[in-house]
Amino acid sequence: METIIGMPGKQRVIAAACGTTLIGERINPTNRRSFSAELEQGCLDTVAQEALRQQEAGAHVLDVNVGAAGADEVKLLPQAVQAVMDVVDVPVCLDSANREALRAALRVYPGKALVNSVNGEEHSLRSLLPVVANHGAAVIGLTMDDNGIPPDVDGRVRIAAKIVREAEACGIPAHDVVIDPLTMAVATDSQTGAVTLQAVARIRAELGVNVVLGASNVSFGLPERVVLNAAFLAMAVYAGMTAAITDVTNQALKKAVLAADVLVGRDDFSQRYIAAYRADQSSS
Ligand code: THG
Repeated sequence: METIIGMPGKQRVIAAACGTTLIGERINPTNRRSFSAELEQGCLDTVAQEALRQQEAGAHVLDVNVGAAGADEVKLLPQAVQAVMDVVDVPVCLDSANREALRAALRVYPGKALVNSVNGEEHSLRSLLPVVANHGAAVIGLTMDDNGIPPDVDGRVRIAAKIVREAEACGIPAHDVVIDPLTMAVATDSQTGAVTLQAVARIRAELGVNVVLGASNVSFGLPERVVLNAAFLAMAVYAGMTAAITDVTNQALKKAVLAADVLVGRDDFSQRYIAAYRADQSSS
């Protein structure tokens, strides 16, 4: 299945055959005090800077999250989206659970956005899916519900199927639903990495939809996090993940995904791998 987002003339097709879609995660003030403070003042300089830097680094899509700042998301999210559009032309992924903030951001974005995210809770589905449907957007569905994140593969697949079903009932086709089977810390549960990877494979096999993961949680609490994140991303590509929310400005992470794409047959003639290598050579 293909999830097509962005604007006419500047679209991104999320599909295994197009190579893993890299969604840049850095427009997010989590754990960044000065970025949070800026956003609270309504300053969007860092948003614009991070947009440019990530597009240059090869991001296909930019995640836009302004929620961690103690600021007004309803006002800030559309402003941040505008600031991104002013400097780059990659599609946006609107990272918020706030319905009014999402509505406001979808109103200013002229293309097809990816909404990040709904989950399997009735409240989330009922409040957000109609907004997604109304704007003809695509949506990420997290495999969690009122009982939290299922510790087992079956539980996650079941919630994924429910989200796809509910989306279709609202008029959102399955190809516009991207499932996130959720990465947790292996430091607190040794089996959670394997469970997530197996969930990726099952969701791909049984539902056929696109699958996205954020990698960074997997390494929480362990040293040399980037080593674990890079290995996890590569394995997730093999399992069937078709998009990754990650720090594309980190060479080790970006290269892990590019290499994995080559190795699983998602990069004909290693074209993208070689192009990325050449771009690195000429910029250094
Ligand atoms: N799935 C989905 N959406 C998500 C996530 C996911 N959105 C949020 C998150 N996970 C992915 N985004 C981030 C953004 C930042 C960081 C991690 C994940 C991060 N930031 C550094 C830190 O906290 O130390 C900031 C460091 C710096 O100052 O540069 O780790 O899983 N659907």
